[in-house]
Amino acid sequence: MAPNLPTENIHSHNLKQLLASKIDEHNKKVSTFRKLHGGTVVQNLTVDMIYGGMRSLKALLTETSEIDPEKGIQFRGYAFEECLKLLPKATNGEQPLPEGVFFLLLTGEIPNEAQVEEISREWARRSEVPEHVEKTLKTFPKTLHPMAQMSAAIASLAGDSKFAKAFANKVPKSSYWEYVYEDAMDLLAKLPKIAAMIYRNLYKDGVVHGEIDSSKDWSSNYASFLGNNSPQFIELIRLYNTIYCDHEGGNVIAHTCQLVASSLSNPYLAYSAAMGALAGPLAGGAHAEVLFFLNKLTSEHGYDIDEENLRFLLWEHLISSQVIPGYGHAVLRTTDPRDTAFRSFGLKHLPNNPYMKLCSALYNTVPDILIEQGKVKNPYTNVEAHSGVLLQHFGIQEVDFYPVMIGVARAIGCMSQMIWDRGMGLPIERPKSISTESLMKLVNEKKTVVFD
Ligand code: HAX
Repeated sequence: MAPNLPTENIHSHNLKQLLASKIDEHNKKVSTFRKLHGGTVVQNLTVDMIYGGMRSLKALLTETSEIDPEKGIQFRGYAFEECLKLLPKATNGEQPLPEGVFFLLLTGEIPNEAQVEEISREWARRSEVPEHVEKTLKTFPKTLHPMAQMSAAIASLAGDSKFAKAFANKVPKSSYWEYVYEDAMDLLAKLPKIAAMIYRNLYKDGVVHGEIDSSKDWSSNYASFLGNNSPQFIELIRLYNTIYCDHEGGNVIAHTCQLVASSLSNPYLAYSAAMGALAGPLAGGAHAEVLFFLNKLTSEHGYDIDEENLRFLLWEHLISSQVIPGYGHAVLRTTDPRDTAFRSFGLKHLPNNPYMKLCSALYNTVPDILIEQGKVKNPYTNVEAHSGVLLQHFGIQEVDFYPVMIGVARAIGCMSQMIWDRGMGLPIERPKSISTESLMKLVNEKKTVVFD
């Protein structure tokens, strides 16, 4: 259920002021909660969780979003479909402006158009990328992976960190979040141009065409920098950034960012580290996996594969112990509503794209086969089922670049949470590790695992 309705009651359009009162109010609530329930046990830890990548372990605090296995991602309690409906759109646009989801993740409230516009203006104002970053990117060899370039470019902004300076000047802990907020706004403002510089250097003419246009929204400028001004591509970028903005705190990107920032490392260094996590094929490689799969099918069997043949090929693929990319999820137990949004976009704007047609055939065939196979907990599409196809259609063909695009979008969520982490005064993360030998001893002695 949505906690709050659109914000007629907000007198000030100043996001930072609003945030100050929200953080204060929340901290009082948390303080009372901890006094009453600080010792309450919420989950038992099993040996399998320890060996299994901490899967399902409820041990991280994330305020901005939460995945409901049956409904999908909830941004501050709002289901994704509600966000698509309620968040402000550009004039003549149908997709939400990601500036609005940033406001929502930060405040828990659906912004009005003026509040979203204020963020667009603010990000345009802060968007200039320092010359040294541009020069550094130009010196990288073309063989250096775009994610390594992204991580390096973000780290090289750290010299301008307002949080690092404030910390060195010994500002009170209660005001840390204000400086993290400033860094977060600066980073978000600069990311589209940094991503576009990487893209244009590696794959195009090395020039980011056009200056920032402060009358346009963040995604319009981003699309122009990438080299495609078409209204449909701009709409896709708005949707894409809203879709990938946040996915609770346990994914490797958000978790890395939160961990690194917990040492009070500045937001640039924390997000640069998170880009290292996103660069891993298990994190940022899934868009591409779907395209490789579609490419394999079409190069061997053409575009018009009839249903019977498709079923045969899918079984053949599964029998050779391979997964069908774009299907299944670690937490979700239904079609990812974010994929539903991508699919609707594709059906509307590129109904005749041959990959889109093949995706539709798969959409109608794969779940039944996965159910019949009987292993998969969720046989339905995940967010990656159509994402790469849409990007390819609009000319972003270079699959190595896709994680960079996720990195731009995910900064919205990671930065929102980081502001809250410092606002709540969360401590440095320091879980206890244990060796197999000690774990065996503990289990034998106590029969339950209790770290002390
Ligand atoms: N095709 C075939 N088999 C699949 C499958 C798929 N799409 N999804 C899961 N399975 C298999 C698993 O490999 C596992 O088999 P084993 O028992 O033999 O190991 C079994 O079904 C149970 O797996 P699960 O519990 O349903 O799923 P997991 O939590 O282990 O894995 C994955 C979740 C997303 C990694 C998995 O569904 C998968 O590999 N999907 C295909 C790759 C893909 O689309 N990745 C993108 C993920 C996007 C995302 O997470 N976004 O948030």
